[in-house]
Amino acid sequence: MHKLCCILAGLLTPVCMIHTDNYRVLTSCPGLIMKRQFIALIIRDVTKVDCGRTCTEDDSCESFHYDSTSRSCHLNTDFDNGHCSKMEFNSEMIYYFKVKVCMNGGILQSNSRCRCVNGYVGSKCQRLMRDCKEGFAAGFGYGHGEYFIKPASASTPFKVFCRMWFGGRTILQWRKESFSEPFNRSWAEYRDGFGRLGGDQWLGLEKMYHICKPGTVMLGIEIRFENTPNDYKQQQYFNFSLSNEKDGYRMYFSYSEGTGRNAMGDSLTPLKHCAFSTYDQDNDNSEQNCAVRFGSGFWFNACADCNPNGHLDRQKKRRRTSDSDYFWTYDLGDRVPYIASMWLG
Ligand SMILES: [Ca+2]
Repeated sequence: MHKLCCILAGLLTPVCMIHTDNYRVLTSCPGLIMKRQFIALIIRDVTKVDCGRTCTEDDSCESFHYDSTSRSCHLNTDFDNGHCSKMEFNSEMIYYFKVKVCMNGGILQSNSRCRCVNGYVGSKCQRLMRDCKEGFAAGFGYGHGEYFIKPASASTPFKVFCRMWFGGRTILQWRKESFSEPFNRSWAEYRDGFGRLGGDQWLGLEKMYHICKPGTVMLGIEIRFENTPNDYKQQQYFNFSLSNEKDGYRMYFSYSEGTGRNAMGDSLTPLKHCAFSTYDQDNDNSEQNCAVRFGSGFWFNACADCNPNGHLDRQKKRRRTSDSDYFWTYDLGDRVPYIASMWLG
């Protein structure tokens, strides 16, 4: 039996035996209960054990009061852990607050909330974040780095590189170490991902498919001509999603938007609804093999006005010389970038 159950021996022991949550009496605020505005539900004629069990089973219940004379139970939406500031006098009822058990290495803070670590989220750190955006929103101060995530539809967690700024970004593609990673790859490699997390990489279409499944994900693309902070171009594609592998990971999105005066231009709209192609799997709408012609894997129609997975060679004069170079016709013309990336946010 958990040691906290001993503190409440005879009162809530059966709850402790059934659930992982426990309750404590707040000795620093004697004779006080939560103010009226925090009471969500009043249940009459129940036992203390049933009152505690009901609070345990309801994730929004933070504490409860019990009056053993009238057998009434108040379930509260908030709790007070010792300041007594949210409380008022009541001589009939006794106040109990939930002692949360933080899971997966989470740390119970003095405000009785869990501070999660290692990419876990939720009131008890009970699950992994679904993408980097959710980890950023959880507000634990997660920094840039590798994290395990688990999108709702994915059967197992997988590792991604998160850029924890601007709302949290799950890196899909990174081209920053010249020559280090060839991007003319097979279907299996584009499906499963290649490269090194945090370096030149392609996350993989299957992982992307799961991350994008909610339909509310934004695909961002950015290039730099020089490695300086303000010299960048950026474009965003909203409500981005993919169909499954059997359907060729067709690309869908609702609309495109550039980032103010740094707008990159839209070269993807002509490829909307197109399937992904690689040199060994021709799903394009051309008589030729676009992936072979472009020397990359991408969503091709007949073929495309861009080639973000094309050859990126910084030693050249940075002007496009062939279809297999990195290019983005609208609106970079034939300028070849220095660094490029794509992410899901
Ligand atoms: Ca073809």
